[in-house]
Amino acid sequence: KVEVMKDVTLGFGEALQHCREQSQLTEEMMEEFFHFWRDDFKFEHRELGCAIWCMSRHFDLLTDSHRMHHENTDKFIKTFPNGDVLSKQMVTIIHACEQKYEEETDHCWRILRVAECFKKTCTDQGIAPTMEMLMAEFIMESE
Ligand code: BOM
Repeated sequence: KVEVMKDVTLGFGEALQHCREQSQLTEEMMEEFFHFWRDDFKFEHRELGCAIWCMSRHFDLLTDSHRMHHENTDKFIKTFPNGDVLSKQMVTIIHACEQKYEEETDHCWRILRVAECFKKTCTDQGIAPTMEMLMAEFIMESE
């Protein structure tokens, strides 16, 4: 599962460059998307929430009310090798995190909180990829 999560993260992260300008996320705030999984990564910039909003829209993963589109998200995860072993669990986690921050009316802040909750839950459930895995793959892909 951690292998699949590594692939999904890097796949989703490909939309980062596309979303940088409109979300005002500077390289100083987040250099590469996979830094998301670093132990010391801080969820403090609203711009990151805006960027994840943009990235999710890029892959058509949101509904008209800016919540996760369950079916599209399930399909997106299943486009990665062995994605089916993780899709249901990921959709369940994101949905539970959305419920938790339902009262936040600013979409960028809400999505940032959902992302933080997603990371924490993944770590607790043992499906968070390690930085070693992510960096090895990222470097391999860029060579
Ligand atoms: O209610 C808004 C839903 C936004 C979803 C936020 C999820 C945050 C995920 C950030 C990390 C993602 C890695 C892969 C995601 C694939 C969906």
